[in-house]
Amino acid sequence: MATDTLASPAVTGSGTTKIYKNFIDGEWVESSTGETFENRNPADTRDLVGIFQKSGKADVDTAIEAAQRAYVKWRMVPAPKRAEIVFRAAEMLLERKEQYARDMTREMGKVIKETRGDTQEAIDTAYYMAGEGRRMFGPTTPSELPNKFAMAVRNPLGVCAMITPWNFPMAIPSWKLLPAIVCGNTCVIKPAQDTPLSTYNLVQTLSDAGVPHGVINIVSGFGSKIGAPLMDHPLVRAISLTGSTEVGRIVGTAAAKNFKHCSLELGGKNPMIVLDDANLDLALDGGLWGGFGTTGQRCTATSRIIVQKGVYSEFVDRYVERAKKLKVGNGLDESVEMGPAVNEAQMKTDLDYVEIGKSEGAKLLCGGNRLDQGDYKYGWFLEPTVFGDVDPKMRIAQEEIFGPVVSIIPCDDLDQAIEIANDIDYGLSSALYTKDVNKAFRAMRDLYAGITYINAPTIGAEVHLPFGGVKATGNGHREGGIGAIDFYTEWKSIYVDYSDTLQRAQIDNAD
Ligand code: UN1
Repeated sequence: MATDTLASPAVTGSGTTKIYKNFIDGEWVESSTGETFENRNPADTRDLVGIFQKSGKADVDTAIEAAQRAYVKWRMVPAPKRAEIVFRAAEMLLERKEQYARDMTREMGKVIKETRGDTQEAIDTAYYMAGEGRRMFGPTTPSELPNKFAMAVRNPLGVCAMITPWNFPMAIPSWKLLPAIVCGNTCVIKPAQDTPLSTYNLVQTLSDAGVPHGVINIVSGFGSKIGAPLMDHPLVRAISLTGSTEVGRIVGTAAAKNFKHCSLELGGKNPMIVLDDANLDLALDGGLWGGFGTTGQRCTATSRIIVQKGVYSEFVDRYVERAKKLKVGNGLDESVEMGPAVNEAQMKTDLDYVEIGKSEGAKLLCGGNRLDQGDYKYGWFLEPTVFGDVDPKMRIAQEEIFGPVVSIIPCDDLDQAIEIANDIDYGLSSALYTKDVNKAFRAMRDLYAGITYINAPTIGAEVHLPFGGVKATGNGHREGGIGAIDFYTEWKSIYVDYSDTLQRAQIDNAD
């Protein structure tokens, strides 16, 4: 297949493979290494989505320097004006939504309904953050001294580095880029190597909407080569990562050494509790959507279902019957319910966990195999997999798999269910199905996680509430809504003394 070097990812030549360059200082530029990598469709690996730059340290340095130059001007643009550009981008994303969703399904594999949802999540974030441009509230407060004024304002940080995952390839970059720029920062983003195109689409739109040169820069490539240069550069003041707990530990340590702000969104092993009094039809719908939506590849995926004994066997039978019937295939087909694993390595991890579950003595109730016949043979497809009678201490019930593998765990009552739910390293999302309002409120208080749903599965957070988790899921920051504004600004307290005398706080007003 012929290849073509392009000035911009928007340009296409028929019969050619598109080559996407880095985006630095408003220009599309080749990487200093001269190396590239392929982005292939996980549903059909014969389909080459594009070729991207395999960047090195020099590219990272150039991008950070461009971002620093842009920062000097961008921080002086009034926040409402910065936000208007983001509002324009939201309108443009709406127009481009279908195309971007199709691109995303091609590079990532999740079904088209979900990639429309992912794109919509970026649009929602853009509208919300556009509004923040006219808020960015801080306190004004009385001074303890007469004729003195006190307030705190939010200031930007400077250059922010972002490392984003492949499972929400437009939504998650939007959670980071949009609040960052509305707050007056500039950015260098490294998109996941499996799904860079969706980040390009987002940044192309922001650029078309008027984001100035250098405010957002993309450097594509592999974490092993460009992760450290990005984190360690002295001009980078904040690092935001969504990824694995393992990578989070490395990034958090690197950031701590140089006192950089650092936001980590890491793993999850999210429990959904189903009590005897639950609406079982609803719980089944929720458990299937939460467990197998996005092929189980969400940090918020419902990977543990804890079911009270009175409804256990009915729930398990009906859940397995429906899991077996889920239509697996190429996500561009509107009738498909579950796409492939994102890549071969993820598929192998999923299959390894099936073996681990079997060897631990869990009951494999359905699935567990790769699908590789007929149309499946060019992709990384798996059967929806359900284990029953899982002991909460088994590895399949403790470790994040990130695939279509659900563990069902029996329990006696709500107290035991909460104990099982909380007895885990992670704490992102959680859910309870019940009709008893007292039990619902106890769970809302006692489930130790960043998110709790009542009568809904563990997935589906909305962009204007804090998103993040406890324990090994993160380091205390939140994305979404006001949490993002908190992360991308730092406070400056300002005192204006208009008394024309020296007034000493804590001393002159002491008696
Ligand atoms: C993730 O899996 O990393 O709440 C993000 C949800 C989505 C975001 C998931 N809105 O499931």
